[in-house]
Amino acid sequence: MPRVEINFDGIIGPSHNYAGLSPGNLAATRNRGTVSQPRAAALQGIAKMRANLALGLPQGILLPHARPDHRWLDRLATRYADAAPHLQAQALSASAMWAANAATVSPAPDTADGRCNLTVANLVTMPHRSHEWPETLAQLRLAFASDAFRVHGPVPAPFGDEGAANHMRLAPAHDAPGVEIFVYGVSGGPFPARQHREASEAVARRHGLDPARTLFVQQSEEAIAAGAFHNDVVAVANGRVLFAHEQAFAERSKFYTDLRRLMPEVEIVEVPAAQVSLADAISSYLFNAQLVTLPGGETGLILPTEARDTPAVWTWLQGHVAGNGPIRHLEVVDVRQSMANGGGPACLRLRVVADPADIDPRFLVDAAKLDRIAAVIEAHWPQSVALDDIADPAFLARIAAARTALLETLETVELLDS
Ligand code: SUG
Repeated sequence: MPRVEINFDGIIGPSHNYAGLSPGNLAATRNRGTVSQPRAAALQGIAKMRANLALGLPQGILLPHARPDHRWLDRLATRYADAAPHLQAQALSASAMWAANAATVSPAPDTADGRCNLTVANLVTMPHRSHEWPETLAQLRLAFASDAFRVHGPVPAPFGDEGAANHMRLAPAHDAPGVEIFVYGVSGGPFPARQHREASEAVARRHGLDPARTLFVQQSEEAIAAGAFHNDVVAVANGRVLFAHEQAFAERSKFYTDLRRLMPEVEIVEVPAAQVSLADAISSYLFNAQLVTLPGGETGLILPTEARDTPAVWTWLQGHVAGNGPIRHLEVVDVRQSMANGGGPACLRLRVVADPADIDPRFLVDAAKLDRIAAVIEAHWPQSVALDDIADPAFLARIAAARTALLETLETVELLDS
């Protein structure tokens, strides 16, 4: 079978909660301390995957991590019961659900070794995410064990790497050589720039990318300061289409000139600030959409409901579709539970271009497997979690049992101790 793009969605874990752990992520900060609904959250994620399958798109999964992360706490010389509340919340976070931050992926046509190269993201900037990578790496090594892939460990600290959320690829077809674009931050006003240029350059070198077809582009300071803590909050690319907000990049004219030189057929769809403000773009997650090539060849955009509910955004989208723009189909999905932590449809997925036959089938799903996963979620995921619950031993036992039930159902029990 030819190589195709597969979206691997992170299944939303049973410890999903709102602890306000990410400064610069306005939704997560605003919702700190509100009661979360892990079961509804995970079922929303499953419904999004069902919608993708119904569009004819192949779908994969990544699995929730063991939480709390006792190994991380061991390295901090404490135990969960004794740890300070902020360390408890950091150890418990279900943040691995945002698979766009799992790794950076360079498809085989772009790499020197002719394999699909993946580098697990170190996520060092946020403490609660800095301990994700060992388990993510274990999953990537299992899912992508064949010779068609090369899976790399993390870039060393202190260079922050947040994976595919700060990486875009444009190519005439998924299986053709492309142009890879790494977006880094230098400063973000009051907020941290999470993706460092040094890390992006290291990933590009490891993946053996052709320097002549690789761009390093600075994210604008105003975008980070307005709440775009990752580039994928203000820009997304697929095929020949770059879809971005006018204020996404520090030097947009230079970037667009470079891109047009490398790929004359590129279609740049820029949304002007005069029509959609940065604030509306960020609160609606217009750009944190999945820009996909549908089986018939048309470009589709899988958007969160918040985009439909934001008048300026919906007006712009309707105008684009009614006109002659490259985006022809809009699909709206409800991922509100994840959105309340700053994670939209595109955050929840990692794109990999591969022949499905080269992937461990346990990480690929069809509708019947999604039904089995949904049944486990219905039976085991807590209905709600308040911040007070996170010290409760009964809650901890419940989320551990929930994850075990899922791994047993998916026959991935070797990950239980990863
Ligand atoms: O890293 N939120 C995540 C959201 C990640 C979104 N991913 C992409 N844009 N690709 C983050 O800020 C909040 C967790 C909390 O506060 O409980 C959180 O980690």
